[in-house]
Amino acid sequence: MSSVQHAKPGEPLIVVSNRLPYNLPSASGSGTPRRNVGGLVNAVEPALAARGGLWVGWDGSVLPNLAAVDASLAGPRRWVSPEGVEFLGAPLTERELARYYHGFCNAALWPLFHDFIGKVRYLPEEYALYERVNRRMAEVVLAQAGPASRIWVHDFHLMRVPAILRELGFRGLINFFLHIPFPPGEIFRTLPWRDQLLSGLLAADGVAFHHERYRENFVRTAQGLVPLDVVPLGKQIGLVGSTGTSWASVSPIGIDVEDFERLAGDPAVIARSRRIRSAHGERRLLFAADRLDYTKGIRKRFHALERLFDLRPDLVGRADFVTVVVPSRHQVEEYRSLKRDVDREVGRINGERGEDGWLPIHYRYRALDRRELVAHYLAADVALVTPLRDGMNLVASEFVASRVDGDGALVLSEFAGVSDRLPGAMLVNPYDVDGVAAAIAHALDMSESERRGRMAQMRRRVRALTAVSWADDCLSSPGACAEGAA
Ligand code: ADQ
Repeated sequence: MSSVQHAKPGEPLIVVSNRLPYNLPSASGSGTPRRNVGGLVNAVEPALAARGGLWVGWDGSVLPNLAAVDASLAGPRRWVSPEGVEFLGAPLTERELARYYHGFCNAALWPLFHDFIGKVRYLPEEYALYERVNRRMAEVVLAQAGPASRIWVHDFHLMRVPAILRELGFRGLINFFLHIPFPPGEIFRTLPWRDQLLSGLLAADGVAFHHERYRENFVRTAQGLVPLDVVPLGKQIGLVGSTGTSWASVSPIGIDVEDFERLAGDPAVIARSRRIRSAHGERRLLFAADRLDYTKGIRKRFHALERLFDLRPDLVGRADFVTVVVPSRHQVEEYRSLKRDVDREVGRINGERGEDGWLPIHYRYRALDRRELVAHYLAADVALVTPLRDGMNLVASEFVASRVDGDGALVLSEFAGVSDRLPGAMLVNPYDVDGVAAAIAHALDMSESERRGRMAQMRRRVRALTAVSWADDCLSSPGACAEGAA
């Protein structure tokens, strides 16, 4: 792919992820960038804005064939955000979008890494396109890199990129961060291309995870499949193989706490949160926000709500559940079918349980902008974050960061990576519908002093870990280790 422009050689930090945080305007420059919703973009963008650097990724454009992709890469789309982050866009072909992104990424790796082995689909053609897109991204990055550059690769879409960068001759530092869980070895080993993905990751100097459990799974899996020595050093674990050492570390992600606190103190946002509250009258307010995904436990949560009204008839007509679901991956049949199920369940529960002037579930199927999201966080009595499995989960931390008033309760799944960071939350097993119902009831019944005590505990933890400190931690790791080892 010799046609890639060498516009900024020597850029010190280059981030690469499947998706840019914005769908960039067309090559002719018309239109404005449209922001994408998701955990990765919400955390990486403030970190990069603080450090400076270039972000390479798919810009949302889909072209008919490879010739069109090559032509587009001759003058790749660049854009600088108001926060000063520079973006460089790469396109996908229609086939790649279908088979690499919706196929291998979303229908094989996503369920596999979240332990939903029954949903996994392995197709060789989809893996071939995964390899091809990883190579393109590596080439686009390399064209921007100088010898002093550090390349920070993000997430399961691009696990081959570190190895391809090495193959193409890049000798600088490569960091990799996995935003989702790393599954137990016996699950990962079902993947026909397990060796390729492992060697992809082991080519990075640093491989970081949200949680100790994910790192443990990774280290054990690598040990079982590749000849290597495992060398713990400080907080890191060195995996020493024939081609070098890769340092595995744990760096839980943080959020842009300042921004959530600032919005939560903004008079217009506070006024909006009061309007939300008054729209629900005297009723207690339960709130959830998720991407539409079977890992997020949306349907199980509805069942817990039904159970709550069975166990506590006094809450019938006295509690409203507002659930805001962002459309996601609607090209994948699994997700379209989930959407139909969610719609049906909301209709059924409201039909069966509603009474004069009251419906238990207020369902919105759209993205909220951040001001609106914070207004809802502020208005809620209880936030329900009950994924069946989640690498970390940012919604829980965002809710806590927004509660500058020190009030509000959080019901949180023990299967979210963030669960052991939030000791003041009511931890639940999301599969235990009765247990979740009981936790919601407890959260609603809690005295103000207990609520405030728990929230204060959580706020201390959330404020101690920001998006910027997370990036500093990730990027200091392999270098620090190399020095320590020397
Ligand atoms: P996601 O699976 O996208 O992230 P999560 O961490 O919860 O999950 O982030 C979702 C983001 O979307 C949050 O920042 C939230 O504010 C936003 N969001 C959710 N519902 C919304 C709505 N209705 N309107 C607008 N915005 C909404 C992946 C992993 C996670 C990991 C992150 C970061 O799956 O486990 O925490 O990456 O590493």
